[in-house]
Amino acid sequence: VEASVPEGQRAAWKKHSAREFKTKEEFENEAVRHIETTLARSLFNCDEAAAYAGTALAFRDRLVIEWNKTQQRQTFADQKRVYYLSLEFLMGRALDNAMLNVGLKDVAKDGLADLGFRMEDIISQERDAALGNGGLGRLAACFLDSLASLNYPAWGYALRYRYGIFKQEIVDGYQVEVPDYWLDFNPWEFPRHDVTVDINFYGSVSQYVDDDGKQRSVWDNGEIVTAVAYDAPIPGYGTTTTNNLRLWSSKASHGEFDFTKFNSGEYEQSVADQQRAETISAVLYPNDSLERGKELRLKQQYFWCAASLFDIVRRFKKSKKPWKDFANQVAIQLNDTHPTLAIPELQRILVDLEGLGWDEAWTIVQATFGYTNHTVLPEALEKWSVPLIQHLLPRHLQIIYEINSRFLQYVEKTFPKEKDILGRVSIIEESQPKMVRMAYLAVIGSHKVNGVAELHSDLIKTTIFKDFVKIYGPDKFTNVTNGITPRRWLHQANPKLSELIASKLGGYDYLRDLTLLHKLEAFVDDKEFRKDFQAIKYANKVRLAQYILEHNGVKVNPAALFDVQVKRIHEYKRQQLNIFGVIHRYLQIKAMSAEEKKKVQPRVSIFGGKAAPGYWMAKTVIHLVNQVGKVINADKEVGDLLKVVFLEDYNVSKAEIIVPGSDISEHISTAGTEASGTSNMKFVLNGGLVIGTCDGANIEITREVGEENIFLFGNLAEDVEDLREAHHKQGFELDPLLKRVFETIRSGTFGDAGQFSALVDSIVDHGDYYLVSDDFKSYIDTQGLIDQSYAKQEEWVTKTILSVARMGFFSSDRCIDEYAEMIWNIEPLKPEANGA
Ligand code: AZC
Repeated sequence: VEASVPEGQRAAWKKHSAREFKTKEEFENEAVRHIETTLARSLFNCDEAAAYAGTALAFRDRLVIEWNKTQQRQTFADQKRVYYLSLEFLMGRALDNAMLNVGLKDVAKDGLADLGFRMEDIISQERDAALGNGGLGRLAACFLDSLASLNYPAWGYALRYRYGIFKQEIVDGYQVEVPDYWLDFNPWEFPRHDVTVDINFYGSVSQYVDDDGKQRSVWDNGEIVTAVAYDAPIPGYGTTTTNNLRLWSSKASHGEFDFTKFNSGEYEQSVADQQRAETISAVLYPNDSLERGKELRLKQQYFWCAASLFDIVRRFKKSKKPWKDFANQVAIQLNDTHPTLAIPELQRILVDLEGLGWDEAWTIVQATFGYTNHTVLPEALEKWSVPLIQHLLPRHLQIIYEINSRFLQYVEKTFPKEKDILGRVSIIEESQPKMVRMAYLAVIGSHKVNGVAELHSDLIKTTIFKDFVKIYGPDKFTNVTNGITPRRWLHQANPKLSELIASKLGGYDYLRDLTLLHKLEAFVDDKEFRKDFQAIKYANKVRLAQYILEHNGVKVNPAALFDVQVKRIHEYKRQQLNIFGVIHRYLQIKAMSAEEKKKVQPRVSIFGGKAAPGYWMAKTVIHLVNQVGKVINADKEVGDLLKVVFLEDYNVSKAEIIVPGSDISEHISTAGTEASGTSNMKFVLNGGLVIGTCDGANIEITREVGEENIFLFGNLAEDVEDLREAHHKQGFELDPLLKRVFETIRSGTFGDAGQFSALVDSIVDHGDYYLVSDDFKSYIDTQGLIDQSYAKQEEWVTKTILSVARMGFFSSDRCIDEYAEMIWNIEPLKPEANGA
């Protein structure tokens, strides 16, 4: 039933329809009203947190108005929408972004000043929405920003975790995890208690014959958990389009608690059931690139996929279109394999609930889904045990088997002579227990599969999906090189640089078309521009130095070279290579005469990043960095020549301070292991250079900025396998400089050496899988080149300016246009299109 205000009464509504503040006074009016009435605070009881809340609520009102209009417009326009299914959205803070997109940050700044507050202090009151681990989750957040900014009708779907990624504390040099309860005050979400979906688990499958005489399956007698929608507005930049991010929260299907149980004295059981249901959306799994096969994780995946699909199908059915139109109205992108269950779930809806024939349904399914792969690391490829799926999702297991059997029949027919191929490509791995290979199911159930940088997209075609390229042909596989939103990662993180660029380019158009940055090249010799550019970098380093002093108690010289590696801690990303290099540098300085020391380029080595709680090797790296820092920072003989700091609790809002303050950043994964990387793009866009391996997007950054403007080193991806094999067969000679580093660690210079033995042994005794020793010399030499290059400041500034000017390709707007064109086949819907 449509509940609309009658035609004759609409004038009254319109007269009172929400007003949008435009001026400083109007903003103050809104903010004060919210502080006094929504928050019930007074003039005498308004701290920065309350001022933040008032500001956020004032801007939220603005967003909601546009959000409603956008949703209405998209519903009327009735064109194809894209749904981005991602278990992670690493959004960071929302207020600054909202102010930028509404276009009234200056108004708010003046208004807050009138009330006695500073904008920076207010912005920093907000907690990060940290519903993700790392690159995959942040990419999803950048994509939402671009989708809205480019006016694509798009929704994100995820889980409303009560706890996001843990907060990291460093205690005595060790990582300690603290829960991140982030929902205390979250003005950006809207509970939709009327939008719920009941989700089934466990139970059994039975058959019946329907009215048309068709065999049908029903899945029932299970446990039901209710999904409740929470919506967050996603505003675009330079447009009023405001898309929706829908997060599902779990609760017991019978509401608060079960009164029948309560009345029959089973109060505790009733509360326990409720808690069990709520556990599903309680916490984000904190593993980055590692799959652990926990039942609760599988429950999360199904809960979220089923709720989202129900919602999508419900919306489609309202249009009364025939099923064959489904894939013309709906594109669903699977962000990695986490949402792969959406494939058998849609097949189940179409066949079991809607009564379509298998083939008809399967055609729709394949046309609907696209799948993005983010890693080739074997330990990250998801597999779920057949008995577990059988127990939790019995009907889905049947469907997966049916999909597999039809697929294998096709393969057998097409490649009758190839005996082994069936076992290799089967969705079911014949292990003990049998396992469902989710990536294969995702490939088979999608019409397009993409990697996230050129090298990575080539690698998936020759390694994990090689057989599938043969089966489906190469056109099913494509590349969309990752990107970042310049709104957050340039304008918001580095407002002064953004302003300087705008002054040269004649405005901020480049924030909507980042390729316009190329015009900056014309100013590379402009003395004043260079001076301003350099001064901005210096100011950002001063800001970072202050942050370091406040949080680490270490005083660093802003004139030193700031060398940054911030990202999840992982052996393949090789923070160990970095810290071993730091130790090497320390030993060199210690051996120098006073005269020699004068020639040393002072450096600050900055580390940051979380380790998965169960990942001991990564935690050992954190501990080593902290111990090394403790020793070096206290060494009077070294002084300002070298400082080492580990920044606690790296997250999106901290990245916004760290990234603009770097001179050189490290992206030094073993070649072939980092699918893309996205922080590499952020650093270069902010006037920092990169030291990196020929891996992921580093290669394309090199292509764009020119190889004279990046510091590449190390073995190539094509040689990695051979090197590993050689290590295995012949053993290998440890690099002599690295050997000296290990001797220093073993001698106890950085505390009890036993604490670091696993790390050292993995290289010395266990084959050095990540090729730290093979790349060490080349790494050290390249760091030497960086010192020399940095000493020639004028040349360095030229490199950084040219690099910024050439980063246009790496906007996530470009990515989204590529997805829209190659994979989703969707068109933008501009606000003015139908007058709404
Ligand atoms: C990451 C990749 O490791 C990183 O290279 C890439 O830039 C990013 O995705 C975005 O595509 N992958 C993950 O964070 N997680 C998994 C499971 O791959």
